[in-house]
Amino acid sequence: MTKSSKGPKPTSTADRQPISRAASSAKSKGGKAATKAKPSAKTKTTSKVAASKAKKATPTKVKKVVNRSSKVAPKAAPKASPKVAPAKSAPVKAATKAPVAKVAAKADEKLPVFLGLSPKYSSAASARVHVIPVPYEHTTSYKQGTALGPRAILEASQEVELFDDELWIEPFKIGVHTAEPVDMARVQSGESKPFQTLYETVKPLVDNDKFPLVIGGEHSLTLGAVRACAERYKDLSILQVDAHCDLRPAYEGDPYSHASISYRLYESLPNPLITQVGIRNVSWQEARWMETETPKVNIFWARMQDKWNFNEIVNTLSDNVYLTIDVDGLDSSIMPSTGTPEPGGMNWYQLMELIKHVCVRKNVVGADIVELSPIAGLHAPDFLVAKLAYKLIGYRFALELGVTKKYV
Ligand SMILES: [Mn+2]
Repeated sequence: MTKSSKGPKPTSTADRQPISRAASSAKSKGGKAATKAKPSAKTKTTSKVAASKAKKATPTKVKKVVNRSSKVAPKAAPKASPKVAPAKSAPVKAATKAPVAKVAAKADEKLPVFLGLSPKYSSAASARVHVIPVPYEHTTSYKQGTALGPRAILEASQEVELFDDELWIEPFKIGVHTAEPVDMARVQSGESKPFQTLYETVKPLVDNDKFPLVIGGEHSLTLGAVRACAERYKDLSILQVDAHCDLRPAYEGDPYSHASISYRLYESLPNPLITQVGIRNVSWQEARWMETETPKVNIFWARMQDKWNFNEIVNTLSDNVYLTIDVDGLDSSIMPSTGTPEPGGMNWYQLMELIKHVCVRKNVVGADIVELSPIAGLHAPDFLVAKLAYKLIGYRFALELGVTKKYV
């Protein structure tokens, strides 16, 4: 995304909504985080679409000011810049504000469209991929903030380069729709239809060969999406990237805790089969359960990562796979923005290889990326997840977009 994103971007720009475009150019120059950079300059410049955009990214905008007139005093427009050429106008320090605070302030504002795609590529009817924001957070046990994950991911996605330098295609052309966020009350113990709202959102997509990509939110929400996928695919297996086994029957008395998600998933599958990658945290109760029950759970320990064979990992799965990525599976050096970070995790390219292999050799029917908990002032992890989501889409639809298997 560095310079390349702003510079050339011939067709790309046209495929993105004007707003995001402005935003990206502004940022690129300022080098700031996505959201902040858009303040005054652009807002004014934009015209009709202004309404929508204004909401998404510009808390300081004139409009916003109206809402929270008190606090967000009209910060002076960086500069009385031109019209639709915000690209040049350096967004000054506007971008320097604390991301988190900003995110929180915008909690009631409409979320940006993933990648800032234009309607041509993001309409619900034609898009193969549906990105589903789920700001669910009710059982986080350590650092909180994962409810802010979806917004941070969508905002950072405005900066992701649309051309994939590995696949040599523009994956977004498969069509990527950004759904309305799914808000759910805390799932209570004994619930017969846990995460039902998410289930009802995912169900019709899976039944119509759309690809649901859920962005969380805490890990427990995976159950809602998997329930829907497992109804159509009876052999459904789970590929889980995570630092934690999450195989506790319950955690702190809560069966729907993020720390029990894998146990719940295992329970819910017609033919239980889970393969976990990146694990480096397991309790003795979980270890004992695995030793005594010998469940169909394959663990690829993080400490053995230098010896992993990705074909071997993928071979443990059934034909139809649901991919769940807890970002703490990545090493905490590149992914510090998560509730329960663990050292010794996966690096970026290992994760790319894993996703690539499973997407080429299996039918990945749905996926989620969870547990991003944005840190104020640190936008790299947010961008990592946004790019991860786009790479996942690229790998998943590479063959349909004309890429040959030889790239693997
Ligand atoms: Mn985890």
